[in-house]
Amino acid sequence: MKSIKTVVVVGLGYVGLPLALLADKKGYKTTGFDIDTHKIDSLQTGKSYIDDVSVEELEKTGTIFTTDAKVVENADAVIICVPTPVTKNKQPDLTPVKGSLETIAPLLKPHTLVVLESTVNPGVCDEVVIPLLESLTQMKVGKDIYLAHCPERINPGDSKWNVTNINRVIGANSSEELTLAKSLYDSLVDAEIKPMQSLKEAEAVKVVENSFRDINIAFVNELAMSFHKLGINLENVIDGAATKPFSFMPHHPSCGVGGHCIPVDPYYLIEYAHNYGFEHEFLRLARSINDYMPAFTVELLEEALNEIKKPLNGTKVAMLGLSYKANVGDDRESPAYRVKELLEEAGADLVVYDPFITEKSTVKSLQNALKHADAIVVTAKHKAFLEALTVKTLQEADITVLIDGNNGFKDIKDSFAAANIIYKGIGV
Ligand code: SAJ
Repeated sequence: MKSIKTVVVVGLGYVGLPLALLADKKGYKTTGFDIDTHKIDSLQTGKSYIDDVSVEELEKTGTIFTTDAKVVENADAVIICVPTPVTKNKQPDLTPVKGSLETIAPLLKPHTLVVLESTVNPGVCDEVVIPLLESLTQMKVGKDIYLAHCPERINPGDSKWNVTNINRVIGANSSEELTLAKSLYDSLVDAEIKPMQSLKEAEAVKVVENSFRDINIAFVNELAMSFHKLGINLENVIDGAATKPFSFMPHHPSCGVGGHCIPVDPYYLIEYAHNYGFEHEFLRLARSINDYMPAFTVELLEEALNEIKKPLNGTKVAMLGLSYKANVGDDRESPAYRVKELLEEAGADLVVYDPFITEKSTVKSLQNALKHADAIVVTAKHKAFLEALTVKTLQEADITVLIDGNNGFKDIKDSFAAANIIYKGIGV
């Protein structure tokens, strides 16, 4: 095993770009490779397209950014950070992973370490990555080239946890590969790098931790629909349960689960286990509960409008939020799009506004959205919305209904009622 001095990061998104900058900062000769020329042009001109990467960091870095894969020929380590989405019918889509391997494999020199950070189900390294690498390089993985899996754990928009300080797991199929890969990550990350017994175990950790989150969200979402009928404030109950100092982890109901991780990763495990004869009924049920929440949100709007004898059909509605998560401009798998679709199907006279995603908004300001609307559905808990949507603002805009898709206004729901504004939250 040789020492690692030169690192190439493949895929410069919210995972790969911070990692490349970190490797450079830690003294590695680092190149960031991406097939997207717009990304490389931005980076070469010092412009960041990742909220969590500042222009200052780009100015300071010595990382080279390129679309020329030949840089891999000089790499001691190649770290793959490409997306692992699902197709329309929720099948794992390994196209980006396979594509990046096909690009780099022919250029790999012997004894190079390849690390896959992309989230994949157990078995992908053994059954897809290794065969592909060996056929494209005519080298033996574990002998001539080395492979490890270190699943990414980036949490976009998180000011506390980032690539420098998040614990990681790392797996490989031989102790030599594991030692080499672990030494690389020990030098990069100031946190625990826990060695796993195999590639498969490391793959399983990531899908398990994200499925854990999806089922817990589904649990509170089912409670929200139940407690709505029972007239119990679920958020108060969750706050109560959270006083238990052990073995309770609060999650919160919402208009749905979005993002590139939580609603996607469980399908990688569901599909793989299915191919081996096991049906993850619980994971599937959790996915279907979470996927129902946009419809539940629209039902709340219909319920509110019924109270004032207004049909949803023809009512002026403003949907506020396209992003899947508060205070970020990322709309991948966002439940807001399903809410929008249902509102349009019901004949609502709809405008849409998200300050982080103005290019897909149908009005250019919150004020314009409120001016248009009689009812609003808040589908992203952006700080800007929490601050602007006061009782006074809504009264001045003649808004009579507020549907709170992430319970961001739950603490002032009574003041809305006092102002004759019908407020409905998710389980609140
Ligand atoms: N959500 C709920 N209720 C909750 C928490 C989240 O409805 O209690 C919804 C959010 O509104 C969003 C979706 O779930 O639509 C995902 O939210 P998220 O906070 O899990 O954010 P993500 O998708 O950025 O998840 C990332 C993940 N990180 C990685 O996969 C590396 C995930 O593992 C983290 O647990 C998560 O951040 C986190 O903890 O914030």
